[in-house]
Amino acid sequence: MCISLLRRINYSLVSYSTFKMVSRQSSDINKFKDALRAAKNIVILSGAGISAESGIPTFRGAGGLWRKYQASALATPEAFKTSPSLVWEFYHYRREVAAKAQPNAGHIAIANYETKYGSEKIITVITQNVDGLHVRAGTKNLIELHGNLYKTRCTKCKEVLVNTDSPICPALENRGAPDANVVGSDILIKELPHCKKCSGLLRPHIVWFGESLDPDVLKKAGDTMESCDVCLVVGTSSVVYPAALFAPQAAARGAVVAEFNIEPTPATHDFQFYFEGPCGTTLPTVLEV
Ligand code: BV8
Ligand code: ZN
Repeated sequence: MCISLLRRINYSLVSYSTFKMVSRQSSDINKFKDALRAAKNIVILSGAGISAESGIPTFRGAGGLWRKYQASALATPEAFKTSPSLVWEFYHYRREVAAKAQPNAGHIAIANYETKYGSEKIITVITQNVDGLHVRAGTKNLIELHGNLYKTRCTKCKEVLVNTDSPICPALENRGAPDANVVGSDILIKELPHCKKCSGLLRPHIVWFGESLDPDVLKKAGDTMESCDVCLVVGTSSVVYPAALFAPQAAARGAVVAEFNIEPTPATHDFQFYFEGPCGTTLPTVLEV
């Protein structure tokens, strides 16, 4: 593993908030558009930042807290084991927020670009997000690395189903308020969503911290990254693995990588291009069709 990737992994183990990136000028947009025009295989790798302008809090931004918890403290198998009700209230809240959100100009620019050029180029979106906004914007060729808020998995028989019920069960009606004064959850486990087939407790079909990604999804994403000649890295802090390795590895093998973010990240200096600004503005400019 090359030094810069090791440096990044080392960075990731240091808390994100203590990391201050040096600044970097935005790149020459016409030069990048030339590279995009010449590309045959393009990947857009997205993170929570692409949904920020749709009103969905990012993990590490100001909105990354729910009640007194960091989102990443609830997105773990341990949290679910300790209090499935609290974790279900958290995910119920996020299902409701995402359902009310609309895809923004960034999501739409990517979907329109795929519609216009998808017959002459391979265009793939690999998202870390679980909010479903890329699909709602019209993206077809999508890999959801970490699952989806609107899929459940039975903890007993492992059946995975799409579920868009709002609320997913009566006990969660009007629950999940992000109010920091609310402590714990008094919802009884028997009132949480259960499998219709085997009556096992359902969980969100989402990859939690400390859980491995689905091997088939990981392989498909890895193969896609291996074969792309241009990669756009959009709205991600590049601190969560293995997704954080994808773009630096592509850049290390000579792919053209462009980062779209409101501020530099630990990976910025690995990339040929950097476009600073909200991606709801920068993406349409670069992908204008
Ligand atoms: C695994 C679903 C095997 C949950 C998520 C190697 C080294 C160190 C640690 C590890 C390692 N390998 C594994 C680990 C452990 C861990 C990890 O990486 N920890 C980090 C914190 C150090 N990884 C795992 O556990 C993964 N599993 O590797 O299995 C294994 C297991 C254990 C130990 C070893 C190996 C599983 C990780 C998946 C976790 N699930 N999501 C849910 O959503 O509820 S991750 C979640 O956070 C997101 O999905 C995303 O992937 C990740 C990071 O979030 P971002 O999307 O980047 O969002 P963030 O808020 O951080 O940043 C937003 C960015 O947008 C910012 O840069 C901001 O500036 C920018 N922005 C904001 N607004 C805008 C904008 N940009 C443009 N426009 C705007 N308007
Ligand atoms: Zn079941």
